[in-house]
Amino acid sequence: MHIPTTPEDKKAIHHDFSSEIEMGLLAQSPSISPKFLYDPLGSHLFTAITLLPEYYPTNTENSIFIEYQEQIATAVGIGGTLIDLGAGNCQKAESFFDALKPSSYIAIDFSAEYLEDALNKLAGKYPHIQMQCIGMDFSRELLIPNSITKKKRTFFYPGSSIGNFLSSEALELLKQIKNQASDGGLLVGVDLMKEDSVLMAAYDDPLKVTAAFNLNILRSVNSHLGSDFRVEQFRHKVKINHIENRVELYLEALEDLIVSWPGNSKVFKMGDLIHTEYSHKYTIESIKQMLINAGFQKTQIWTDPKDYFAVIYAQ
Ligand code: AVJ
Repeated sequence: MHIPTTPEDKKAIHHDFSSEIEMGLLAQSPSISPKFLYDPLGSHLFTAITLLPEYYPTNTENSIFIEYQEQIATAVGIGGTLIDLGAGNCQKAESFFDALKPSSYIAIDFSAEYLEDALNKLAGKYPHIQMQCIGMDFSRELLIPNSITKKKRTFFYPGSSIGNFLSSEALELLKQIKNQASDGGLLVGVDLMKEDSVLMAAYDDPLKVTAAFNLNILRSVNSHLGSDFRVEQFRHKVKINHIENRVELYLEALEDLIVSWPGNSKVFKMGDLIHTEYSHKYTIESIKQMLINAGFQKTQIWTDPKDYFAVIYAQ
């Protein structure tokens, strides 16, 4: 039960992305949208990151989900439609199937290829749950098809993926979720601000898995844009911005170089940076306020003993 993409759709998407990437590269401060991190290899590398002991968000969120599974299930209610935003390998949603007993599961991800494989495996395991996958870039606009019932929709947005967005963008997405959740709600995982050493270890890990994940965006860009980025000419760089409360990922040019693609090119000097990702860190108060600003009236919050991470159900 997949929403088919025609060759025309694919071409349109492809074209759209190359102009978006080109604009980012040619800007005063060059950047590449983090969504291009999640090509098939990038999605696997991200899964590898979540297995690193230094990458606390996944472990901590899991421990909260396990510890408070019953309370969370009581808050959310059973038998509705679970809408997974950025489903990836669908593992987190699957761990809720027993407790939430959804009648249908809608998996949404930018990386539709990776998602389809994951969902096909899952559909075999849970034949009583209706499943559908949608390849969608909801960083632009979240539009749940009308064919999906409006009753008891639970949006599931774990992993602090919301941290990728600037607060204005995050607020916009939360408003769209609130509008489309009707009588349902949002179960969201949010990373909390903490000491630099913990953040640095998580985003610049000694096995260099995060470095590989970040550098792989250049190959992803090469395939979208037809550019000739060479991975070995860049290195992974992490900064912590205490004013904006976020971890910032960059690629730094290791030498003077020129990157070309059909119709244009860009010169990089040694030390020049390409911004690739923000990972915003919230406080309980700041995320609560944002949810209220988005129109949610009620929040229930669960955290771990170190207050590293928060799981919130908002209605
Ligand atoms: C998927 C956006 C939540 O910000 O922690 C992990 C992505 N980047 N390591 C994060 C990421 C580098 C991750 N999110």
